Amino acid sequence: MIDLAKHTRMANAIRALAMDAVERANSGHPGLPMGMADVATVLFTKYLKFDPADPTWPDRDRFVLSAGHGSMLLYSLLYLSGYQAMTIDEIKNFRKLHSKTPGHPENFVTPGVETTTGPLGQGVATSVGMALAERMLAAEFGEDVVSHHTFVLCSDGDLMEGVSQEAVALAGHLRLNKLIFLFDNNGISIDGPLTLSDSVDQVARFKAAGWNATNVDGQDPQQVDAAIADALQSERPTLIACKTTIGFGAPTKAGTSKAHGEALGANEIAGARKNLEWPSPPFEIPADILSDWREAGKRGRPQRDAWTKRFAASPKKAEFERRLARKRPAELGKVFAALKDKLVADKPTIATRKASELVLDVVVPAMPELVIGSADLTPSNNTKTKDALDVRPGMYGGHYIHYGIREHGMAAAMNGIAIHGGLQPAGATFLVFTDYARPAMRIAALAGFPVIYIMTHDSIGLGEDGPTHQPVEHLAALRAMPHMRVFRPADAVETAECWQLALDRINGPTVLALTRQNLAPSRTTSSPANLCATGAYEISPAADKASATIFASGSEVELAIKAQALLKDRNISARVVSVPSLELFLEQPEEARKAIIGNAPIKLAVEAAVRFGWDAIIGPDGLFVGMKSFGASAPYKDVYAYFGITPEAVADAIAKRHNG
Ligand SMILES: Cc1ncc(C[n+]2csc(CCOP(=O)(O)OP(=O)(O)O)c2C)c(N)n1
Ligand SMILES: [Mg+2]
Repeated sequence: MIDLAKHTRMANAIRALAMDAVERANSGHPGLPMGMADVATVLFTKYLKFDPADPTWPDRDRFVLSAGHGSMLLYSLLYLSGYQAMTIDEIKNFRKLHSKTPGHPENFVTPGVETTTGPLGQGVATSVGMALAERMLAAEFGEDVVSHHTFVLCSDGDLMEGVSQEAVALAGHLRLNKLIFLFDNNGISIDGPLTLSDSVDQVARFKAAGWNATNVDGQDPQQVDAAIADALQSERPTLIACKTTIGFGAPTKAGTSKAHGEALGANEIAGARKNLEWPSPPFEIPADILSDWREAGKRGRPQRDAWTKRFAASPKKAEFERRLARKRPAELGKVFAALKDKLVADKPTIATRKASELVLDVVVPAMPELVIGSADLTPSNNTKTKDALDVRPGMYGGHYIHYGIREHGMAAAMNGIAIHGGLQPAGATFLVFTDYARPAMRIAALAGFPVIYIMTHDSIGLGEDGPTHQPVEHLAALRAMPHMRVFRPADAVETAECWQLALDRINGPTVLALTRQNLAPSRTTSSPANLCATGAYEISPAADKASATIFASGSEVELAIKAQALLKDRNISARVVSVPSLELFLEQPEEARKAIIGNAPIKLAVEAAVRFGWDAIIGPDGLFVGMKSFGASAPYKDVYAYFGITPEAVADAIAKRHNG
C-alpha cells in the first residue's frame, strides 16, 4: 500500500520545482509536470529500475518523456532521486544557455535523459525501438544480462501525431509486452479542450492494435500503482490512460490550456502553494521529503549489484561490452578489403542497391549487431541476405525487421534501437520517402545516433514509377541537415567504401543513396585506401593540363567519364572528380579541398537532382547539368535524355564555355 501522505508530499515536490523553475525562466510548461506528478512519483518510487549513481547501467529500465515540453517533470525527478549532474542550480538555470536543463530533454546534454524529445510523437515511436532492442538482446545474451522495461510518458499531442499510429501498430504486432505507456489523459492541448479537434477513444484504439489498455484516475496513486503492477504481468504492451488535471494545484489555471505552456504568475503560484500545502520557498525541498526521494533513488542499487555479478559470470560479457562501446568487429576491415579486391577483379555492372546487397552478404555474418530492415520494400531495397531471420511477434532471435509501410515509425524505432545500445540499425525505403521519415532522421542527426538509412531508387534513374517516386530535391535537403551524412556511391567499389564509412560512424546518422539502375564500374583499379573518406577524389585524371573539371556523384560519375572521352575527341582535356559525399568534402581542410577542386578554369557539376548546394564547389559561375523540375514517367534512359542529363550535354556545355 502507498503511504498517501508521504506520496502526496513527494509528488508536490515535483509540482513545486516545476512551477518555480518555469516562473524563474519565465518560460516553459508547468501543466504537465503538475498533472503527472502523482503518476511519476508512483513509477519512480515503486517500479522504475534505475540507479542515479550509474545513469548508463545497461539493464536499467528506460524512461522516455515523449511529451518533451514537460521537461521540468523529468529534471525534477532526476534532481530529487539523486542524479549527481542534476543539481538544484541546474533546476534554477532551467532553459538557460549551457545548463543541463534545456527547454526540451536532450540526452546528449543531461545524464539520465534517455532520448531527445520535443517534437510530439518522437518519444513514443523511439521507445518502440528501445523495447524491441531489449527483447532482441535478451534473446541473444539471455535474460540474466538483458531484462528491463521501457516506460513512456506521453500526452494527447503524442497520440494525435501520425507517427504514433505507426509505432503503436508495430509494438502491438510484435507483442512488445515490456513496453508501458503512461498517457497523460488531461483532455487539454494548446488551443483548448481536446474536444476542439479530437474524439478518439484511445483505449479502444490501442486495444485494436493488440495492446492491453486501461483507464485510471491519474491523480489517484493507488489506481496508478495497481495498473502498473498489472502491466508488468501483461503479455502485450500496455497503455495506462491516466485521467489527470493539467496544472493540478493551480487555483484558476488548473484544468485549462492556460496551465500548458507559460509561467503561472505570482498570484497563481501563491494559490498553488496554499492548495498543495507547500509553504517552502522556491527551490527548497524540506529535508525529510528530499530524504524520502533520495531513498527512493537508492532502491535500484541492489538490483544493479546483482546484475553486475550475473554479468561478470556471463560467457558473453566481452561481446556485450564490445557492442555497448560500439567497437566494430576486429575482422570487419579485412572483410571490406577482400570485398573491394573482388569487386575490382570482377568489375560488375550492377545497380548500387545490388552492390549494397553484396556488401551485406559479407558484412552481416561478420557483424552480429547489425539489424537490418525495410519499410515493406525488401525486394526493391535489396536488404535481406540469404540467411537472414525475421524478427517475429514473441520471437526476437532474428535480425531482420519487416517494419511495414511505416517509414517514420521505422526511422524513429531505429533511433530507439541505436540509443538503447548493443545493436546497429540500418533501415530501407525509397530515397523519395525520406520525407516520410525526416522528423526522426533530424533527431538522429541532432542527438548523434548512428542510424544507417539504405535509400534506394535515388533519382530519375528509377524510371517508370515517375515523378512521385523520383527524388529531385532530397539530396540537397538531406545534405542541408547538420550532422547528417549523405553518400551517393558511383559503383560497386564506392558502395563498399561508403558502407564501411557508414559503419565506422558511431556518432551520427548516414544516408546511403543507391540506384535502381545498373551502373558500369568506374573504379577499376584497386586502392587499399578508402577514397570516399574525404567526400571527393579525382577518379579519372586529365591526359594533360586540364581545361575543365567535371564533378559528379553516384550514377552520373559514369556519365562524366563518358563526357571526358567525348571532350578528348574534341581536344579538350578534362578531369573527373567523384563526389560521393558533398558535405563531407566541404568539411575537409581548405588545402585538401583546393587540391581536389583543382585549378582548371571550367568547373561543371552533374547530378540528376537540383543544383542547390553544388555552388560551394563550382561557384555561382560554374556549369551544372541536372534537374530543375520534377521528373517524368518513362524508361530511365528516355528520362535522362529528355531532361538533358547525358554525356553529350556535359561535353557540349564545357566545349561551349571553352570555345566561347
Ligand atoms: C510535432 C509537434 N508539433 C507541435 C508541437 C508544439 N506543441 C507542444 S505541446 C503541444 C500540444 C499540447 O497538448 P498535449 O500534448 O496534450 O500536452 P499538454 O498541454 O496536455 O501538456 C504542441 C502542439 C510540438 N512540440 N511537436
Ligand atoms: Mg493534453
